[in-house]
Amino acid sequence: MIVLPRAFFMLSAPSLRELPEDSGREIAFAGRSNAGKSTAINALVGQKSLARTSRTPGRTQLINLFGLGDESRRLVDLPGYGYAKVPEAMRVRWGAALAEYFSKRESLAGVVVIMDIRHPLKDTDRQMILYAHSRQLPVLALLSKSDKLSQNEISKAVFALKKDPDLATVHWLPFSGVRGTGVPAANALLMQWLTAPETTELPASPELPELPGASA
Ligand SMILES: Nc1nc2c(ncn2[C@@H]2O[C@H](COP(=O)(O)OP(=O)(O)OP(=O)(O)O)[C@@H](O)[C@H]2O)c(=O)[nH]1
Ligand SMILES: [Mg+2]
Repeated sequence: MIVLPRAFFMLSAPSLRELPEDSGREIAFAGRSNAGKSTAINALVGQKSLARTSRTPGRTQLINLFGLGDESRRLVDLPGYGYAKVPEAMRVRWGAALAEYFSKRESLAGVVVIMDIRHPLKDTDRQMILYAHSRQLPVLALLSKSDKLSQNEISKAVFALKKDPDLATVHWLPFSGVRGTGVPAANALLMQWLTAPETTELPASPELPELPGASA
Protein backbone atom coordinates (compact mmCIF):
# COMPACT_ATOMS: atom_id res chain seq x y z
CA MET A 1 0.00 0.00 0.00
CA ILE A 2 1.25 3.47 -0.89
CA VAL A 3 1.86 5.76 2.06
CA LEU A 4 2.38 9.44 1.32
CA PRO A 5 5.48 11.15 2.71
CA ARG A 6 4.90 12.65 6.15
CA ALA A 7 2.59 15.66 5.87
CA PHE A 8 3.07 18.90 7.75
CA PHE A 9 1.27 22.22 7.83
CA MET A 10 3.13 24.84 5.79
CA LEU A 11 1.03 27.98 5.81
CA SER A 12 -2.39 29.55 5.39
CA ALA A 13 -2.57 31.99 2.52
CA PRO A 14 -5.35 34.58 2.62
CA SER A 15 -5.16 34.95 -1.14
CA LEU A 16 -3.43 33.37 -4.09
CA ARG A 17 -0.85 36.14 -4.06
CA GLU A 18 0.53 34.79 -0.79
CA LEU A 19 1.16 31.29 -2.10
CA PRO A 20 4.72 29.99 -1.87
CA GLU A 21 6.99 30.03 -4.89
CA ASP A 22 5.54 28.25 -7.88
CA SER A 23 8.00 25.37 -8.05
CA GLY A 24 7.92 21.66 -7.32
CA ARG A 25 4.56 19.90 -7.48
CA GLU A 26 1.25 20.61 -5.89
CA ILE A 27 -2.13 18.94 -5.84
CA ALA A 28 -5.22 21.07 -5.30
CA PHE A 29 -8.25 19.88 -3.36
CA ALA A 30 -11.37 21.66 -4.54
CA GLY A 31 -15.00 21.16 -3.74
CA ARG A 32 -18.15 22.73 -2.44
CA SER A 33 -18.24 23.83 1.15
CA ASN A 34 -18.80 20.94 3.50
CA ALA A 35 -18.08 18.34 0.79
CA GLY A 36 -15.33 16.88 2.98
CA LYS A 37 -12.10 18.35 1.57
CA SER A 38 -10.33 18.72 4.90
CA THR A 39 -11.54 15.31 6.07
CA ALA A 40 -10.26 13.76 2.85
CA ILE A 41 -6.81 15.33 3.27
CA ASN A 42 -6.59 14.03 6.83
CA ALA A 43 -7.60 10.53 5.75
CA LEU A 44 -5.13 10.47 2.85
CA VAL A 45 -2.15 11.58 4.92
CA GLY A 46 -3.23 9.44 7.88
CA GLN A 47 -3.27 12.31 10.38
CA LYS A 48 -6.54 12.97 12.15
CA SER A 49 -6.26 16.71 12.64
CA LEU A 50 -3.85 18.09 10.09
CA ALA A 51 -6.53 19.97 8.14
CA ARG A 52 -9.28 21.47 10.25
CA THR A 53 -12.71 20.03 9.67
CA SER A 54 -16.01 21.46 10.72
CA ARG A 55 -19.74 21.00 10.80
CA THR A 56 -20.10 24.64 9.86
CA PRO A 57 -19.89 24.98 6.07
CA GLY A 58 -17.38 27.50 4.84
CA ARG A 59 -14.91 26.75 7.62
CA THR A 60 -11.82 26.76 5.45
CA GLN A 61 -11.65 30.34 4.18
CA LEU A 62 -7.92 30.42 3.78
CA ILE A 63 -5.86 28.41 1.35
CA ASN A 64 -4.08 25.90 3.54
CA LEU A 65 -0.90 24.34 2.27
CA PHE A 66 0.59 21.10 3.52
CA GLY A 67 4.04 19.86 2.64
CA LEU A 68 4.64 16.19 1.94
CA GLY A 69 8.08 15.25 3.16
CA ASP A 70 9.41 18.67 2.23
CA GLU A 71 8.07 21.92 0.81
CA SER A 72 8.60 20.93 -2.82
CA ARG A 73 5.55 18.65 -2.81
CA ARG A 74 2.34 20.13 -1.51
CA LEU A 75 -1.35 19.50 -0.95
CA VAL A 76 -3.47 22.61 -1.24
CA ASP A 77 -6.80 22.77 0.62
CA LEU A 78 -8.77 25.40 -1.28
CA PRO A 79 -11.70 27.20 0.35
CA GLY A 80 -15.05 25.65 -0.54
CA TYR A 81 -16.99 27.21 -3.35
CA GLY A 82 -20.71 27.69 -3.59
CA TYR A 83 -21.24 28.48 0.05
CA ALA A 84 -24.55 30.35 0.13
CA LYS A 85 -23.71 32.68 3.00
CA VAL A 86 -20.55 34.05 1.42
CA PRO A 87 -21.33 37.58 0.19
CA GLU A 88 -21.78 37.80 -3.56
CA ALA A 89 -18.83 40.17 -4.05
CA MET A 90 -16.53 37.71 -2.29
CA ARG A 91 -17.81 34.84 -4.40
CA VAL A 92 -17.10 36.76 -7.58
CA ARG A 93 -13.57 37.58 -6.43
CA TRP A 94 -12.95 34.01 -5.38
CA GLY A 95 -14.26 32.63 -8.68
CA ALA A 96 -11.85 34.83 -10.59
CA ALA A 97 -8.95 33.92 -8.31
CA LEU A 98 -9.63 30.21 -8.68
CA ALA A 99 -9.71 30.53 -12.46
CA GLU A 100 -6.35 32.30 -12.33
CA TYR A 101 -4.85 29.69 -10.02
CA PHE A 102 -5.98 26.85 -12.25
CA SER A 103 -4.72 28.49 -15.42
CA LYS A 104 -1.37 29.82 -14.21
CA ARG A 105 -0.01 27.71 -11.39
CA GLU A 106 2.78 25.77 -13.05
CA SER A 107 3.45 23.50 -10.09
CA LEU A 108 -0.14 22.25 -10.18
CA ALA A 109 0.18 18.58 -11.09
CA GLY A 110 -3.36 17.37 -10.56
CA VAL A 111 -6.72 18.28 -9.13
CA VAL A 112 -8.81 16.38 -6.61
CA VAL A 113 -12.47 17.37 -6.69
CA ILE A 114 -14.36 16.27 -3.60
CA MET A 115 -18.09 15.80 -3.98
CA ASP A 116 -20.67 14.41 -1.62
CA ILE A 117 -21.66 11.13 -3.35
CA ARG A 118 -25.29 11.93 -2.56
CA HIS A 119 -25.17 15.26 -4.47
CA PRO A 120 -22.36 14.96 -7.00
CA LEU A 121 -21.37 17.09 -9.95
CA LYS A 122 -22.99 20.42 -9.29
CA ASP A 123 -22.18 23.14 -11.84
CA THR A 124 -19.20 24.36 -9.84
CA ASP A 125 -17.76 20.83 -9.61
CA ARG A 126 -18.05 20.41 -13.35
CA GLN A 127 -16.41 23.81 -13.80
CA MET A 128 -13.40 22.75 -11.69
CA ILE A 129 -13.04 19.62 -13.79
CA LEU A 130 -13.21 21.62 -17.01
CA TYR A 131 -10.59 24.07 -15.69
CA ALA A 132 -8.30 21.10 -15.08
CA HIS A 133 -9.12 19.61 -18.48
CA SER A 134 -8.28 22.89 -20.21
CA ARG A 135 -4.69 22.32 -19.04
CA GLN A 136 -4.68 18.57 -19.44
CA LEU A 137 -4.30 18.12 -15.71
CA PRO A 138 -5.45 14.77 -14.33
CA VAL A 139 -8.57 14.79 -12.16
CA LEU A 140 -9.49 12.51 -9.29
CA ALA A 141 -13.09 12.82 -8.15
CA LEU A 142 -13.47 11.65 -4.56
CA LEU A 143 -17.12 10.74 -3.99
CA SER A 144 -17.13 11.47 -0.30
CA LYS A 145 -19.39 10.29 2.51
CA SER A 146 -19.89 6.96 0.72
CA ASP A 147 -20.41 5.46 4.20
CA LYS A 148 -23.87 7.06 4.02
CA LEU A 149 -24.97 4.89 1.07
CA SER A 150 -25.42 1.17 0.44
CA GLN A 151 -23.10 -0.64 -1.94
CA ASN A 152 -25.89 -0.76 -4.49
CA GLU A 153 -26.52 2.97 -4.25
CA ILE A 154 -22.79 3.64 -4.61
CA SER A 155 -22.59 1.54 -7.77
CA LYS A 156 -25.57 3.37 -9.25
CA ALA A 157 -24.07 6.77 -8.47
CA VAL A 158 -20.72 5.89 -10.06
CA PHE A 159 -22.40 4.35 -13.09
CA ALA A 160 -24.37 7.56 -13.70
CA LEU A 161 -21.25 9.74 -13.39
CA LYS A 162 -19.22 7.60 -15.77
CA LYS A 163 -21.78 8.13 -18.53
CA ASP A 164 -20.80 11.75 -19.17
CA PRO A 165 -18.59 11.77 -22.29
CA ASP A 166 -17.05 15.17 -21.37
CA LEU A 167 -15.72 13.67 -18.16
CA ALA A 168 -14.43 10.38 -19.53
CA THR A 169 -10.88 10.85 -18.22
CA VAL A 170 -11.92 11.60 -14.63
CA HIS A 171 -11.04 8.93 -12.06
CA TRP A 172 -14.25 8.39 -10.06
CA LEU A 173 -13.63 6.95 -6.62
CA PRO A 174 -16.14 6.28 -3.83
CA PHE A 175 -14.54 7.62 -0.69
CA SER A 176 -15.11 7.80 3.02
CA GLY A 177 -12.77 9.69 5.27
CA VAL A 178 -14.57 8.14 8.23
CA ARG A 179 -14.08 4.52 7.11
CA GLY A 180 -10.95 4.94 5.02
CA THR A 181 -12.68 3.72 1.86
CA GLY A 182 -10.75 4.72 -1.26
CA VAL A 183 -7.65 5.90 0.61
CA PRO A 184 -5.16 3.40 -0.88
CA ALA A 185 -6.39 3.93 -4.45
CA ALA A 186 -6.35 7.72 -4.08
CA ASN A 187 -2.86 7.76 -2.59
CA ALA A 188 -1.50 5.57 -5.38
CA LEU A 189 -2.72 8.12 -7.90
CA LEU A 190 -1.48 11.14 -5.91
CA MET A 191 1.99 9.61 -5.64
CA GLN A 192 2.00 9.08 -9.39
CA TRP A 193 1.16 12.77 -9.94
CA LEU A 194 3.78 13.93 -7.47
CA THR A 195 6.57 11.83 -8.88
CA ALA A 196 5.87 11.58 -12.63
CA PRO A 197 8.70 12.94 -14.77
CA GLU A 198 8.48 16.66 -15.58
CA THR A 199 6.36 17.31 -18.60
CA THR A 200 7.76 19.87 -21.00
CA GLU A 201 6.17 23.26 -21.59
CA LEU A 202 2.87 24.13 -19.99
CA PRO A 203 0.25 23.98 -22.75
CA ALA A 204 -1.06 27.40 -23.72
CA SER A 205 -4.08 27.96 -21.50
CA PRO A 206 -7.16 29.09 -23.37
CA GLU A 207 -9.43 31.71 -21.87
CA LEU A 208 -11.36 29.97 -19.12
CA PRO A 209 -15.12 30.27 -18.94
CA GLU A 210 -16.53 32.02 -15.90
CA LEU A 211 -17.46 30.08 -12.82
CA PRO A 212 -21.26 29.72 -12.63
CA GLY A 213 -22.65 32.18 -10.14
CA ALA A 214 -19.42 34.14 -10.29
CA SER A 215 -20.68 36.78 -12.68
CA ALA A 216 -21.85 40.07 -11.29
N1 LIG B 1 -20.06 10.38 7.33
C1 LIG B 1 -19.09 11.09 6.80
N2 LIG B 1 -18.95 12.39 7.14
C2 LIG B 1 -17.97 13.11 6.55
C3 LIG B 1 -17.06 12.53 5.61
N3 LIG B 1 -16.22 13.51 5.19
C4 LIG B 1 -16.57 14.63 5.84
N4 LIG B 1 -17.62 14.41 6.66
C5 LIG B 1 -18.28 15.39 7.54
O1 LIG B 1 -18.73 16.50 6.75
C6 LIG B 1 -18.50 17.74 7.43
C7 LIG B 1 -17.61 18.65 6.59
O2 LIG B 1 -16.32 18.07 6.45
P1 LIG B 1 -15.03 18.96 6.13
O3 LIG B 1 -13.93 17.99 5.86
O4 LIG B 1 -14.82 19.99 7.16
O5 LIG B 1 -15.49 19.63 4.76
P2 LIG B 1 -14.78 20.77 3.89
O6 LIG B 1 -15.09 20.45 2.47
O7 LIG B 1 -13.33 20.86 4.25
O8 LIG B 1 -15.58 22.05 4.35
P3 LIG B 1 -15.15 23.59 4.21
O9 LIG B 1 -13.71 23.72 4.56
O10 LIG B 1 -16.06 24.25 5.17
O11 LIG B 1 -15.45 24.00 2.81
C8 LIG B 1 -17.89 17.37 8.77
O12 LIG B 1 -18.92 17.31 9.73
C9 LIG B 1 -17.28 16.00 8.53
O13 LIG B 1 -17.19 15.22 9.69
C10 LIG B 1 -17.22 11.13 5.29
O14 LIG B 1 -16.49 10.52 4.47
N5 LIG B 1 -18.24 10.48 5.93
MG1 LIG C 1 -12.21 22.48 4.91
